[in-house]
Amino acid sequence: MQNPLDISHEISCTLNRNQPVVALESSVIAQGLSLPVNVETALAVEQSVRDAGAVPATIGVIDGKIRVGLTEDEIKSLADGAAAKLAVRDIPYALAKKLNGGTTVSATMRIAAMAGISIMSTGGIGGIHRGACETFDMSADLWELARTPIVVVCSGAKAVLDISATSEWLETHGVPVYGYQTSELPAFYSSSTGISIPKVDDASDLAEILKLSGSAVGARCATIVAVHVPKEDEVSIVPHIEKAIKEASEKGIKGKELTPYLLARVGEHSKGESLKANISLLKNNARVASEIAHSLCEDTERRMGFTV
Ligand code: PSU
Ligand code: MN
Repeated sequence: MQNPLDISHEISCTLNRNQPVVALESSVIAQGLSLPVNVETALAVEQSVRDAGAVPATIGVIDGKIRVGLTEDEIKSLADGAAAKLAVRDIPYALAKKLNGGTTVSATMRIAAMAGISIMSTGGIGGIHRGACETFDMSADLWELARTPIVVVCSGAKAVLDISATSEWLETHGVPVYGYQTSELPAFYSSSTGISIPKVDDASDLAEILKLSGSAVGARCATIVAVHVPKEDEVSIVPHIEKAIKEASEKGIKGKELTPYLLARVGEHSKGESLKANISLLKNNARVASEIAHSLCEDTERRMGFTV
């Protein structure tokens, strides 16, 4: 069978030389942010990875092809609001119908692992939505985190979610969550949730733990590394989140539309404050992921991912 992944030349060469590559999601371009901020942010996040000495691999589906390492034009082609939102289950349909689509965390993890990339960076993972006892709205990101061995750097679960339930789900399914220079799970736009997590001091500390998770317990799931938003950009927007959730429920918005709707409404209600925090944490997480990617490359014994 033909390799389903179209990996850029730069990324293949970098992987072959065991040099650091950081995978990046593209649903944040296609659904999470809007023009022109989505394109500017995607390029700035790639630059953060390069500034930290790693190669960015933004992943997406273009004309029915899975691309690992989107070009600037391809990033732009996902940015006009027309591209599909692709979780893992949506990819075969998008390929068959030759669609353009932004990959969520779940799809990005799966594709990155297939390409042999050990780490990805995002803003926030999906999780258990508030009221999930009745709606059953739980992100497909969670199940992917429980079965795909890759490091996911994020600022926790998005604040619009039920963070405590999300954290419980991850514990139940054995997905480790470490705090990068923090012992508290961050809440996306802010650093405090009151939920304690084990703290790692730096990238090499984490690399050592990852090596042991393979050798000592044979872990086959993802590892979450939670990084809080830079202090100067932290915002507290609880009332805006509650208002957005109420609006979504009144309008009957659900399924894959819910997360983008909530993020957009929180942005409008907070008059851009949440957007500033979102952009800042995306860039910062990409920088931290690059540092970790360096440490993982130094540790040649530990190689994550699986091959096709
Ligand atoms: N973080 C952001 N903006 C986003 C997302 C995360 O700052 O748009 C996306 C991610 O791609 C994540 C997805 O995987 O939202 C989760 O959507 P859902 O809750 O429908 O699974
Ligand atoms: Mn959902």
